[in-house]
Order: sequence, then structure tokens, then C-alpha cells
Amino acid sequence: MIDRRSFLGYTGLVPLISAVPRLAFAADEVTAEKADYTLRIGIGLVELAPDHIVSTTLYNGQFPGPLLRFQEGQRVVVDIHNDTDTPELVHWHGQMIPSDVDGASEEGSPFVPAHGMRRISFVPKPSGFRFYHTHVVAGDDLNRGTYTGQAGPVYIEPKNNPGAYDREIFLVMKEFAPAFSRGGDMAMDVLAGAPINALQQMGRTADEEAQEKTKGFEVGYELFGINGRMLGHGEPIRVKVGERVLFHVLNASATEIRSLALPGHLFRIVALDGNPVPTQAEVPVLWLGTAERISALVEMNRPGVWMMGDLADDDRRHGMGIVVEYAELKGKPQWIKPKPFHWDYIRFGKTNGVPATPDETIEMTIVKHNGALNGFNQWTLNGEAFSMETMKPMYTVHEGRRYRLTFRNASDDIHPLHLHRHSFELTRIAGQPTAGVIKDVVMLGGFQELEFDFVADNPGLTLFHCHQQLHMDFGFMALFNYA
Ligand SMILES: [Cu+2]
Repeated sequence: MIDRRSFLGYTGLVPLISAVPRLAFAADEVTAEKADYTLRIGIGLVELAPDHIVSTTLYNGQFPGPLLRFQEGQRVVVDIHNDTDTPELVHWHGQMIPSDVDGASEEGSPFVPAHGMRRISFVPKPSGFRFYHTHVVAGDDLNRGTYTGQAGPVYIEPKNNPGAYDREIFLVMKEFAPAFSRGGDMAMDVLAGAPINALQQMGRTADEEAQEKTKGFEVGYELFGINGRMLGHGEPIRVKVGERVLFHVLNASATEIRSLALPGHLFRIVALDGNPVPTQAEVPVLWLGTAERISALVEMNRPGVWMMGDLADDDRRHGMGIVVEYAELKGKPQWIKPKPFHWDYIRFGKTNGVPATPDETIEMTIVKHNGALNGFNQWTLNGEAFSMETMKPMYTVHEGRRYRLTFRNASDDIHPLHLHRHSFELTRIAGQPTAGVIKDVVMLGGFQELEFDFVADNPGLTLFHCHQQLHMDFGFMALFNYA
């Protein structure tokens, strides 16, 4: 069981791990202060189960990486050591920090050199559930990028603590042992809203024009777990009747959309991507795109021994779940398949919310080109695939202006769209207007449309991309530049 106390105990040790920097720094930088946190990137083992021990790249030799608790607005110094043979990047997902420490080379953040280190410093914000993860390109290397175990939760303590709960539990959902497969993923019926004919037609045209008649590679996984343990192999979450547990759930997958249900219980959504929602609604199932976070309160009012797990039977049987056990009860964990449930962000928005008027609207149409890059699908935004060679910014924004991004998805894939260094407000999902839901990743449905607004309030190069590693590595990125 990883509850707040044990996580705190663990993170308490982190600052004690320190080492002599192997790179030269400006003298004042080194002597001025000692790091508040140290992250070591290195190969290690994750014991998902006694007979399933995987070797992968980790933070501080553990999966997930240590929970880092920051205070909103209080500057932190982090030493990042890279004990691997390849340059690395640590991205502080969901934080509004400068480009050079954000951890994306496209924005100009320096790499942490192989067998070297980098000291960074930033002021954590905004408050809420964030995370950190590697931001290198994996391409065709399944030992790189988010296919590895380089992910860990961040909690930025707010100035005012919202909500009443008895316990806080962090859950990191993650697959291991990836492999490429042909034939493509099945489209999933996850999100509210219907496909748009014109976008389906555009998708068919792209399929016809593609040189390759087969779909490109997708990634599948052998092993699944929550907090690095397969279902039934970690400590169960032990609860008492009447307890109110606040779950902070992170989907740390490289490529997959995940679901989570606890039979007989409802989740009261209090925050999405760490940001409190205007309307707290109860749902039977959580759906999370890659890199999305959900904070949900569960009232423990249905005694039993339960599997809290993914709806996908195959993934759950291969480990995607965790046992929830009421005090004094023993026995085989029970799973009850929930009724089909569509995820609809609008439920958590303002009632009859009308968003502010944007100063400018930018439209992006997303097209998949089957197998166009050595068997990998290529992705284009308005006909252009992002080039890692030129890293040319596609859009220029002006500080203080409000931008509306309109996305049109001419593919059957769900895309978890992510904007760095800014939050955005959802303003329209599948034709329905909405306001008040603030996020940094949002799932765009297959052949659907979506709009979000962001205010250009954090000058510096800013990366936008799909958080599906296969999509971002093969074209699905764009850079925003401040004028
Ligand atoms: Cu995508």
C-alpha cells in the first residue's frame, strides 16, 4: 500500500541522496545551496510479481519515482543525475515554469548528459497533482522515452487545502515489457460524442493516398501494474467502512488509454489534471488518456474484498489493478464488470458555462499517414509533420492574448493533446460548449472535434504535442513562439 505517509517517508530520504556534480558549473550555482531533491536516472529492476521482474530505466531505482511534494510558490533546487549511456530530459508536466527547466529539448531545455548531471531550479506552480517524466524521443527504441519506468508523481501543496478526506492515495498506472505489433489498435468507444462524417471522409482519403496499404506499428505490452505491482501482488489498499479516500490517479502509459473501476463504489471527481473542477460529479468509471490525472473521492461504503481495476479484461488479468480490502474481511478479490460508460468532460464543467471570447482562433486538422515512415504511421498537423531537425516554431503568440485552438481529428485514434507550460480551458467538446474545466492534457475522440483556450501568460518556447509516444515521435508536435 502506498499511502501518503509511506510516500512521505520515502521522499524524506530523497534529499539525502547527493553526489558531487560531474559537470562544471558557475561557482555561485554550486556553492549557493544544496539541492532540495535529487533524482538519479539509471537502470534498475521492477518486481511486478515474483516471477515478473523487469529491467528498465528508473528514477532513484524505483517505480514509480518518488512522490515529490512541493509548496506552491516556494522555489526548489533539483539535482538530476544521469547514470545511463544516453542523454536524458526530465519534464515537469503541468507546471508553469521557464522553458530551460521545463525539460523539452524542442523548447531549448538542455539535456542531462550521459553519465553527467544538471542542477535546475524553479518555482513550483500551480498547486495540485502534477508529475515528472522523461521527454526524449523514443522512435523505434522501446527502451527509451516513456516506454521506460521514468515517471513519478508530484504534489504541489496549495495555499488553501480544498476538500475533506481521511486519506490520500497515489496510484500510478503503467505497462511494462512493450513490443511492436502490426495491424493497429482497435478504436475504443470511450468518449461522449459522435464521429463527424467530413472527418471520416478525410481519413478515408488519407488511407487511399497512403503508399502503404497496411496500418503502421502499434505498441502492445505483456505486463501491467499499479504502483509497479501486478494485481494481487502488492499490498492491498486496506480501508474501513465510512472512510473517505482521495485517490490521485495518474496514467503513466506511453501509449494507452486506461480505465479504472472499483465495483460497488462511485468516484466523486474533485480535480482533473490537478485542477479543482467547477462541478464535482460522481462516476462509476475513470477514463484517463496518457498523462492525464484524476483526483477522486471514494466513500468506502460497500464492505468486501474488491479488485479496483481496468475494464479491459486482458489488461486486468495481466496485472492492471490493485486489491481494495475492507478491515476484518478476507477472501478472493471480486470483480464486477461495470455497465458501459462514456467519459464526458463537460459533466465537470460550469453549469451552462460560456467561455470567454478568444482574441484569436487557430485550427489544426490531424491526419494519419499509414506506415509512411519505415512502417510507422506519420502524423501531420495542417499537412505538416514536426521536424526534429529544424524545430521550426509553427505559431507565434502574443503575451496576454487568449487563443482558441480548434482540433479536427481525421483519424480513428484518440489523441491525448498536451500543451506545455500552460493550462487550458475546455471550451467545446464534440460540438457541445463548455467552460471552467482547466487541464493540461485532453482526449480528442476519433473523427471528433474539440476546442480549448489558453492565455499566453508564460513567455518562452512552448511545445504542443500528442502525448501518445508513437504519435509525438512521428510528427504530432508543434512549437509556439512568443512574439
Ligand atoms: Cu495522438
